Amino acid sequence: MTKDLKLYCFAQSGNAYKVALFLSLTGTPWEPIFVDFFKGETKSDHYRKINPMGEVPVLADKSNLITQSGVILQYLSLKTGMFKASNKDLDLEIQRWLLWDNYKLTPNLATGRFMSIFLPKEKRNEAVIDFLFGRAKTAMKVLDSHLGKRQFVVGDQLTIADLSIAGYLFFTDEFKFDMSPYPNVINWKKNLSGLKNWKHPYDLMPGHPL
Ligand SMILES: N[C@@H](CCC(=O)N[C@@H](CS)C(=O)NCC(=O)O)C(=O)O
Repeated sequence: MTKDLKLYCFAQSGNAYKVALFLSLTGTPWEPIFVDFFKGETKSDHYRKINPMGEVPVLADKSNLITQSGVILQYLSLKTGMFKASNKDLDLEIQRWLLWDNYKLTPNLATGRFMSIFLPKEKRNEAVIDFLFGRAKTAMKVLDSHLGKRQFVVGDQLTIADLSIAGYLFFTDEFKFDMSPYPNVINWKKNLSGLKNWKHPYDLMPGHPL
């Protein structure tokens, strides 16, 4: 049976994982559509018709195509009523953390990871990698301090802010990002991974070589 919700994604994409995790945790029926990022599919003419920004994830809700993980998460939380804020102030707080994640955490972790494990060795630039991980470490300190006083990023229950911020943190073992200075983040991650229907990105989305 085909499902109304389809997610353009690939296993190594933390941005797509943010959305796939929402769908899994909420038990929402969905189908992955594999995008071959490593063969350049996001740059192809056919994919630019799906997303002119040339990025994964894209959520297709029937013929409606939604892009940007933060927007997709908000769309899904409105559609399902799950993992959303319980009042307007908390909604603004969610927006605040989504914007923070999309500028301070995810781009630095994701690009640092890409440069350090996916780029061919001869193209890697150690100074740039150090710069990106340096910025990610500063962001991680902010997150760790925030989570020292609370169980979830916003309010007292799981919201899409947690899912967005967690996107790349389940890959940290593979790119050797030392998590030990962030014990509150480790604890929060452990709680997330204990949730019913939690799955690792490689078990949720297609395309991982292993
Ligand atoms: N801000 C975007 C970032 C999306 C993004 O960077 N996606 C990567 C994969 S994780 C991508 O598709 N990159 C394609 C490219 O740069 O050519 C979001 O949150 O959806």
